[in-house]
Amino acid sequence: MTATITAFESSPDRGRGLARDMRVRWAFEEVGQRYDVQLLSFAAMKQPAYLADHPFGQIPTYREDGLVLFESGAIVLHIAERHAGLLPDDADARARAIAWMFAALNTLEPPIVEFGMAMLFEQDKPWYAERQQMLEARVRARLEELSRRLGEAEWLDGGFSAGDLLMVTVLRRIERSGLLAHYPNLVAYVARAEARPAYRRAFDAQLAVFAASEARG
Ligand code: GTB
Repeated sequence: MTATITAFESSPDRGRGLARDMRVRWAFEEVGQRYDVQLLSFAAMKQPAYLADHPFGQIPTYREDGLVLFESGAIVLHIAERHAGLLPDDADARARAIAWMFAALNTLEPPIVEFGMAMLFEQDKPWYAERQQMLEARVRARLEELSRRLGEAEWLDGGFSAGDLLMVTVLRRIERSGLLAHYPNLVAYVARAEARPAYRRAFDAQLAVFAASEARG
C-alpha cells in the first residue's frame, strides 16, 4: 500500500522546502517509492482526529497500512530501513549514518531553530540583540565543528546517506542568514545535495502545493 504523509496546505515558508515534510518527501524520492500527501490547514492539525495520529498536532505524519508515525526523523529512518538507498549495508557504516541522523536533529537543529525563532518572534524585545548574539555564537560553533569534520569530503561518512539528507535539511534553514557563507565547504555540501534529482523532485512537489494554494487565493 502507498504511504500517505501529511503536509501544510499552505506552507508558511512559501514553498522554499523548509517545512519538515520536505525531508520525508526527499527520502521517498531517494529510495524510489511513491507516496501520497494529505494537505492540512493549521486548524485541522489541532482537531482530535489528527491529534490521535500526532500528539503535538504537527506535520508530517506517515501512515501505511496499520502503522502511523510522527517525527520526521523517525519517519525518514523508517523509510531508510525499509528500502535500499539511504543507509549502507555494512552494519558499522549503517550505525554511523544513523549517528549522523541524530547529530543533525539533536546537535545541529536545536541551536539553528532557536536562532531562527528569535529572529522571527523576539526582535521587538529589549534583550533581543544580546540574546541573538549568544544564539548566533552557538550556531557558529556547531557549523565550525561540522565544517572541520566534513573537510573536502563529498558526504559526511562515505556515500550519501539519510544522515546527509537530514543534515542538509537542517542547514538549509540558515541559508538566508548569511551564517553558512562563512563555511564554503558547507555551502558546497548543501548545493551538492540540492542538485540531486531526488531532492529536485521533492522540492518541486512541495512548491507545486504552495503555488496551487496561492492560485486558489
Ligand atoms: N520534531 C518534529 C518533526 O521533526 O517532525 C517537528 C515538527 C514540526 O515542527 N512541524 C511544524 C508544524 O507542524 C512544521 S515544520 N508546526 C505547526 C505547529 O506546531 O502548530 C517547521 C517549520 C515551519 C515553518 C517554516 N518556515 O516557514 O520556514 C520552517 C519550518
